[in-house]
Amino acid sequence: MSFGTAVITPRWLYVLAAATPTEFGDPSIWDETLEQIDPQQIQPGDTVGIGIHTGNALRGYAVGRLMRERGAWVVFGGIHPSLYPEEAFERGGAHAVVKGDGDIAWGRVLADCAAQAPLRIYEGGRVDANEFKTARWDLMPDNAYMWASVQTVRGCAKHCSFCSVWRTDGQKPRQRPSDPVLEEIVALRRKGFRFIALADDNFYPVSLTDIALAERQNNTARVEQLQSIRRERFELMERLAELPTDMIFFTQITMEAAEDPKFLDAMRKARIKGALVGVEAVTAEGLKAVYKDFNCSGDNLIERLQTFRTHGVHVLGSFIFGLPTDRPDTFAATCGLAEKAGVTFAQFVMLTPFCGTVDFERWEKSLGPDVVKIAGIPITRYWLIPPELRPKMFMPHPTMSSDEMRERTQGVWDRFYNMSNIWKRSRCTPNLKARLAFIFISKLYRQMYATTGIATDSARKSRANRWARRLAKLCRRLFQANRMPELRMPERAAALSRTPSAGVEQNAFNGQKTLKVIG
Ligand code: B12
Ligand code: SF4
Repeated sequence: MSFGTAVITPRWLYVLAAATPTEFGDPSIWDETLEQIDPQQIQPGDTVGIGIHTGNALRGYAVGRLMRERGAWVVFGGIHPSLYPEEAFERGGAHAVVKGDGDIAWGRVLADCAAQAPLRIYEGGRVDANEFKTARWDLMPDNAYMWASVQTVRGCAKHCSFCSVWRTDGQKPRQRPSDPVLEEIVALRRKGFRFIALADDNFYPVSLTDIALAERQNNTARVEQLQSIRRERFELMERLAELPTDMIFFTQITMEAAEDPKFLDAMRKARIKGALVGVEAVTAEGLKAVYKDFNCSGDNLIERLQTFRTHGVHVLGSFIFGLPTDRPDTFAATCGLAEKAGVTFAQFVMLTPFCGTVDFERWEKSLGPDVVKIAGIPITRYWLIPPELRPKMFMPHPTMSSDEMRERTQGVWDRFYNMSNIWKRSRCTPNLKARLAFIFISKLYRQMYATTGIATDSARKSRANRWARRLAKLCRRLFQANRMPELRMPERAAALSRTPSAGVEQNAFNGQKTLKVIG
């Protein structure tokens, strides 16, 4: 669906543009959230790169077939083709698939297509952080996005059962040096972006507990490695703090960061004002079920979430419903906890077996060889089932029906985002204008989620879409800022010459024609 306006820039498009060798010229970029691709724009001999995740794979394949009919070289990449490359050939008209990162492989793909000899599979691998490409924000259309996205670290050391990140991006954090990160942010602020999402898997890649463990093991090399990652985090945050004071950042982080007040204070100074925290479940059994026992439950959980708040970092709590340990009273208890813990925003998602995850493998195995089919497609390939026939839930629950769980989840969304609750939460804003903006954003957030499978009927869904479209246009204006073409990079030396890093040390113990990319 195209909205004409999107919330966050799809980063990979601008990274791939940067990975395009200059001899091929600037690529044309389409983001189908803004506008559907016009096939007439594609000429025989063009190379078309299509990036998909599981949720939009079906549309991606349709676009691929169209492009192939137009005589283009069709190349797929992104998380889904990395996991299921054969599908892109069978259904998407692919000539080639890039598995893993595109930063280096893309240049090779283009050269091979120009020579009329693309390989079938390119192993993009996990590119070292020093080789991440600096996104080409100069190619971004004006007035299209509310927030820009810049990645500072990729990969996550944890191993949650519902998440594919640690398996695809790896468990070793690949942390970018601060210079290229700052370069991108400055380029974006010059263009009038003051809200930036740090598109990181986990902004707190090294916990104090990790360091303490390495120390206990007398593993000096490991301690030094972890300290160095940590020092670099602080250095980045110090430099972010030097940027214009109207800038606001948002990231994703584990709740472990609440153990580390210095880190949270540095986040506040850097104006990282909000973070998505994967709370997932509010009970110890629920956390165990998803291999996330490093999270807290009960009162400890409330305390951890409140610690973010008291250090000036707002929490977007992410909760999962449908865990085998959930019971009818889990829904109200979760909502109550979210309210008590003072999270500023919350999302309540249904447990979905995303491919590449432990949950998916377990689910697929549990169904055995005689898997139920819908429209001839096994349910274990649910993303290929036409959306109107696709079940909303896949993993049966031991005690509740899918309808019951969806209804109860809907009820939690309705309760958390009712006007009186939003009004109460909006007290965190400094003035009436900001308060109204907060209400607006809360409603937008809730409506956008209503389009991602929670809405039960199509009338409700299309109403929600119309609302989201209108609100999105208004919201974009709220996020825009004046351009700052003269803005300079915050100095590295200046940031390093001050002493917070010392504090950190202490704390540490403790021929081709045109090229198109479509998303
Ligand atoms: C930031 C982020 C978000 C942000 C911003 C999204 C945006 N507009 O950019 C928000 C919070 C909005 C979000 C939302 C969602 N997200 Co998200 N998100 C991420 C995250 C952390 C980083 C994405 C990113 O910007 N990476 C930086 C870019 C440069 O990397 P990249 O996209 O992987 O691209 C590289 C390669 O994949 C490759 N590549 C990609 N495309 C192509 C195309 C070609 C042709 C080639 C050659 C190469 C190539 O080259 C690129 C450069 O190396 C990823 C996790 C991750 N590590 O990928 C999850 C992730 C992509 N999200 C995920 C999910 C599930 C979602 C949601 C469905 C969550 C939900 N329940 O609502 C929604 C869907 C939103 C939507 N409609 O797209 C899953 C996808 C799983 C899957 N199998 O599809 C991931 C992998 C996280 C996870 N837990 O497993 N997300
Ligand atoms: S859910 Fe978060 S903490 Fe768990 S593996 Fe994925 S990125 Fe890491």
